[in-house]
Amino acid sequence: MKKLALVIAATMAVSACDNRQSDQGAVPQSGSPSAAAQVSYGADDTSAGTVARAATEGSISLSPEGARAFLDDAQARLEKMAEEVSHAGWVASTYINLDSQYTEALAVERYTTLAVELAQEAAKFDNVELDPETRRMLTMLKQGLVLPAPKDPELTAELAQIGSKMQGMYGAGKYCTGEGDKEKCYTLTEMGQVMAKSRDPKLLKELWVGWRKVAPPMKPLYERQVEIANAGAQELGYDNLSVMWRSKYDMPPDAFAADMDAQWSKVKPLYEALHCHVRAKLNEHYGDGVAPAQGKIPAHLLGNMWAQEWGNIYDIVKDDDMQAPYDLTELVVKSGMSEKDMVKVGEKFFTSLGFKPLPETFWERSQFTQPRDRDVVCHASAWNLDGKDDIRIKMCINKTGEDLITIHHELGHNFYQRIYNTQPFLYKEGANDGFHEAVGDTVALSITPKYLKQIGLMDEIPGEDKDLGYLMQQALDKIAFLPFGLLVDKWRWQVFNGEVKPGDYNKAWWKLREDYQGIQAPVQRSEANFDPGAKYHIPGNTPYARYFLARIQQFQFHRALCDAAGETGPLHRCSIFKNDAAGKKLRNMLAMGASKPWPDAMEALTGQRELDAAAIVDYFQPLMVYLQEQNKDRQCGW
Ligand code: X8Z
Ligand code: ZN
Repeated sequence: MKKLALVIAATMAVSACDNRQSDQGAVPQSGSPSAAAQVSYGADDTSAGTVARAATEGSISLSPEGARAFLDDAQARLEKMAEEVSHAGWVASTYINLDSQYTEALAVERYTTLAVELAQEAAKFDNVELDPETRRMLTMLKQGLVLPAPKDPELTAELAQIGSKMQGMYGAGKYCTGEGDKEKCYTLTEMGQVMAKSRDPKLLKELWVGWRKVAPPMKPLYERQVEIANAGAQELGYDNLSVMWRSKYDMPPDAFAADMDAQWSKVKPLYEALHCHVRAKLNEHYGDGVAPAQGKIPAHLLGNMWAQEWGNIYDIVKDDDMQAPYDLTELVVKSGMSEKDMVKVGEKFFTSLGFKPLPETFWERSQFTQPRDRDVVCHASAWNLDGKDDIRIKMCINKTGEDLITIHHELGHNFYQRIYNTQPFLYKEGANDGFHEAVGDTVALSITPKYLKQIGLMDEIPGEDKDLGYLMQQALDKIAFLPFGLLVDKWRWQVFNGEVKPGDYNKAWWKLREDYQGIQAPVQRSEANFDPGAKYHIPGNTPYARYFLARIQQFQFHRALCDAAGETGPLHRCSIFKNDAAGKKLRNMLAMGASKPWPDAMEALTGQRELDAAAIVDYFQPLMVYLQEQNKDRQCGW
């Protein structure tokens, strides 16, 4: 999520990784915009430059000056309301209860009302000749909302309430087993830890099925959310919400979908090779009865609740002679550092690149660990609540290598938010949402053995003979993720455009999971299940294509920054820690926010104007050679 708090980010997402919609606060009791802020456009706007009805003293006209005045006013109003939504959203995420949800929904309702109204006003400038900058801002204003509502106050309120309710259901969700005194409940965080470590297929299956019980009650809410938001998108001139979501990438929406597919086709051979090898290793470990040697891999065996990243089963996948160069979890635990210390490690990386240290308020206001006394949304997110320096992360940190990486991911959002905080409101965003997701991951690619030695977590840098192990570990997270990153929004796009009806939600989900990932549910599924709802970003309404983009982009960024740092060795050994030249390049690009089309930002950092999967493919080339050799007598595919 992104923005003030992610909500604002997407023009109106408040936080990164959490698309709670902003609200609007500056609305007087009557519910109409304050006089000073009011803009209206008369019906007599037939001639160029026609002056609309005066809003207070000044009048706003359908002219270039009128557009700029309108934008100034719109941004001021949105920014103020976004701040209110952010605070309400923070409370709703860190104290899940009826009242926090009520307050948040009200804030979101107000923000959505304002944003929709302004988007419709912005459309009135469609036929006015404008400079590119003004046009860009108006377009962004029209595309800002992640979930637009139609201009009906009841529907706007209903949409906001559904959003808060589903987030709360997910955040408070638990799997309980046993009865009466014997009942024991597990949080998602606890289940995630077991899924990562346990090799007991029966237990893994139980948790896999158990967690998914959280979702069926969400299904009617989700259906209704889609219905209302689609109507909202249509009122804004889009065919449906799918088109609106895909319109935010400085290119036509269908071209964006086609580019995603094109990138996927470039990395697919790598995924297929990894899948083939992992399937064989799982078969060796569990045997035919649990993990068949052919076909799709049972989804509960991959070390992750959603089978989206597989790094936790490295011990099963590695060869005997392929020792990991290190176990990051072990290093974290051995060092004795606290959860907050882990965040300090992340901060230190960014400050070594010339970023300002995090403000004191970050340390006071962030949520680092899971509170014992209440339900919270544990899914990690990064927030900027005031559009300035009130940045925070919200996590339930465990002392694991995985969470150390996630901390870097979240801090990437925060440092991005902070460095573009002098941009106008509409530009306080990533160049596109993939950029926002890629920053922290890019930095985390520099968590190499050389770096870990520099910060005293490791004594010796392992020899090159350990590189394959390191690459395998990385691939189990980075490459395994790609089809999942692609399919989540493929599913949503089909749902939004009506290709997939509610009666087929789960079937369509599993078709994509099977086709793209080559995995299958460990037990029979039906439409009584709503498995997409068991993944945070569906009830949380966070677009997901961004993570696919980010996986591709972060390797482009890493390659460019390593070049800038003058590193000449293999990319997987490069770390930009403490490198001024790389830091400057990164900071300059991030400071642009969304002020320019994303290819400009990409060019500023990498010299390229397109997404280029060659960087990730090159990074893993030595592993690909190894996988091909391992797979040579195997029948791959599913
Ligand atoms: O949601 C996230 C971040 C917050 S933006 C923790 N990620 C995706 C996920 O967990 O599904 C990062 C990787 C993909
Ligand atoms: Zn993120």
